[in-house]
Amino acid sequence: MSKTALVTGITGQDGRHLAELLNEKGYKIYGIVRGQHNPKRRLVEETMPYVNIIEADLIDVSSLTRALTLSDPDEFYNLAAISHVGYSFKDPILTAEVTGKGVLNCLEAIRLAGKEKTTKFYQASTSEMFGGLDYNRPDKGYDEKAIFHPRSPYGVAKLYGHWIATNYRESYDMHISCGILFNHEGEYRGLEFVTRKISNAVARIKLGKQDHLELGNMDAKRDWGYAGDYVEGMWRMLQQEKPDDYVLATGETYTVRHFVELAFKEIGIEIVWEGSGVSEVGKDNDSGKVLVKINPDFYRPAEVDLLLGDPSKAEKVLGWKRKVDFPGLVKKMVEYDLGFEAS
Ligand code: NAP
Ligand code: G4F
Repeated sequence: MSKTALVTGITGQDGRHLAELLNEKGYKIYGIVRGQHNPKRRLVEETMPYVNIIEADLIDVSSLTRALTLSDPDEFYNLAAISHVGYSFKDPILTAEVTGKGVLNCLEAIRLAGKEKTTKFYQASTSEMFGGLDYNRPDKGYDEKAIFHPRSPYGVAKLYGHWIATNYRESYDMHISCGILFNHEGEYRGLEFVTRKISNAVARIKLGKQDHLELGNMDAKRDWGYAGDYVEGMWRMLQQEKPDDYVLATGETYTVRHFVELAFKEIGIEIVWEGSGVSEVGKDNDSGKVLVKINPDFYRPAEVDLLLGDPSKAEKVLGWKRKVDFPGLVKKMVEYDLGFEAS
């Protein structure tokens, strides 16, 4: 018999990849869409017609309880969050409500609907919980036992979500797994995140629709994978007999600057850097035209300088491994945006 899944965050990047995966696997899928006039509802209707939409909000436990009663899911994937780190500094209280307390609302809704023994729960935890301070950085990368030291309201809220999920697993014997996922990107990535901002700008510059690209800290390093690979890991976590926490990462880390260089290379431009700090610019080596500038508005009050993950446990226990490498990811995103911007 086919399984049923309830997915929060269905309108986001991971929600779309996960819905595609679960649909291929024959699941009946319910997706939560919030608000009375959410333009992304149409995106779900058009791109994922197999998803049954339920109106609910992570900050409203009664709506979540109703969603659980309506869908009666075998698996509940909580992907919803205010997920932009920079934005979380601007709206820290709502971030705490949605990204942090929203997890508790999901878990209480499962208990209120009487489904704590029948519904498996996935919590979207994050590498942002580690923070990246020097003393807390194993050479091989962060694993499931590394120390947490979040550096943003988002990271702090996610840490609450992680620990309340752990607490419910230990207190009520619920099947709850937390995926501690490092950055994962792709064609469905929001334009506010740095990789998609770059791939989209490169495509627009190529098509003559944009003059240059403005960025903040280009020296930050991230462990970047492809989102399509990562949702497979989420699903595998909920197929285990016992719940547990797993890091999903590539085990490689690159600077934002390197992402910029590879992305421009995809359209035949070699970027050369001149100057330093806020005066640094990236020029087209052939024409000398300035294509990249620094805008301090994109700096954050506190930065995570380096993220590098160790996915050994997921590889061993789940048999999970990323398929798309870093150059492959950049290529995929620029190619997608060239088509997206041309149409
Ligand atoms: P995303 O594209 O920003 O999607 C976030 C989703 O949350 C959207 O569907 C959004 O709905 C929904 N949402 C926001 N507030 C809500 C509320 N009050 N009630 C119900 N839904 C709400 O994020 P993503 O990249 O897919 O990431 C999925 C999850 O994984 C997030 O929890 C994120 O924090 C976490 N994560 C992501 C990464 C990564 O690199 N992508 C890494 C680690 C962890 P609207 O469309 O209506 O705004
Ligand atoms: O793309 P970002 O905004 O992603 P960030 O902050 O790493 O967070 C993402 O990954 C987390 C997992 O580690 C998720 F939990 C979270 O939900 C989200 O998906 O920024 C990446 C880096 C940062 O160091 C930022 O300061 O890029 C730097 N950056 C430089 N210029 C910029 C920009 N980031 C953005 N968004 N926009 C810029 O113009």
